[in-house]
Amino acid sequence: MENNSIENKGRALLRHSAQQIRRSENSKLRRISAGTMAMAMVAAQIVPALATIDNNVTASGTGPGGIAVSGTANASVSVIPAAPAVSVVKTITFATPGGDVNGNGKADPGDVLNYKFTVTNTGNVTLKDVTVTDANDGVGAPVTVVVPTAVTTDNGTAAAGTLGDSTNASTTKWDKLGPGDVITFTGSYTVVAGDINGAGGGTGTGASGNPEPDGYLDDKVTVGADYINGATTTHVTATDKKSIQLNIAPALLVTKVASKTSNVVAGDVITYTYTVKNNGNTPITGITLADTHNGVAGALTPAFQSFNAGSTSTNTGNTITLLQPGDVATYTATYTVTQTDIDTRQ
Ligand SMILES: [Ca+2]
Ligand SMILES: [Ca+2]
Ligand SMILES: [Ca+2]
Repeated sequence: MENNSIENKGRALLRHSAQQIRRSENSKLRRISAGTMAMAMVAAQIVPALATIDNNVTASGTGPGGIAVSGTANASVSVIPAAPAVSVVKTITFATPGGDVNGNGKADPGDVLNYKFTVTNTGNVTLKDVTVTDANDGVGAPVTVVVPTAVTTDNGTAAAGTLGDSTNASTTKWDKLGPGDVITFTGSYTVVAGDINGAGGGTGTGASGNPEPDGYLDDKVTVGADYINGATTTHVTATDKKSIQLNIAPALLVTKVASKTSNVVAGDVITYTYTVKNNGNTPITGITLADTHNGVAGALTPAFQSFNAGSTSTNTGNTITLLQPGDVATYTATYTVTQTDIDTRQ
């Protein structure tokens, strides 16, 4: 009996504890649920507030016996959704005067190219920290982008923007650009011999994304800017590519002089002297000389002798492995006149 009584008391105690736990959990759930609903209500109030202009009006007065009376009303106006956007247009011109040194309309060493990067805020919100970077596939000094000191077009129409909303105090970026407003960054590049010699690029793809070398000095500009709304920053970018043709003009000028030009007889030895000049504006590689004549077939083999003084050109045997622009290579060959030549060349 005593044991049963203890068991019954134990069971009753367990039931009581379980009920207390359930009550406690239900209470917690009710509190959590209420808190979640409160948060949802706050969120529901905040979200539209980010995209609206809210006006609250209150009318207040005094009724009979000094009773204060008032009424309120709200008018909520939604604003257009933010659409940050930017564009850039690049132009390349020869510097004036004298940027196109030889006036051929193509890029030669020493020519100076002027770049213009016209940046427009094409969105409907003010942009911050407008930066322009430029990359070309030239091997000369990189383009330095110059930040403008004044806005190019500050439109002031009610629909498109406000006068004076584009401002800047930096030399590395443009601080603030209003919707519809335009600013113009600039830069320049001086063409070097390496651009011609490399035919406007190395291997793979250059700044333009074109296969290289392609005979063009390709250039790509990138503009970046931020739209900042509270703690949220949206970065927008745009690019433009332009190219200018390089003046790549390889040319060889060959001369040949015979030591004796008339009344030769059998046994005379004629010495031929050849010159090969790089008459173009690019290095030329792998030059070989072949001379044919109507005397004894294969009897003439031009042999390399020398380059001009100061040359940096190179050869391997009778092959010119590299002939620099303006350089001259000299060859000679000898031919002994035969009786057959006299008999048949009348
Ligand atoms: Ca030129
Ligand atoms: Ca403006
Ligand atoms: Ca190129």
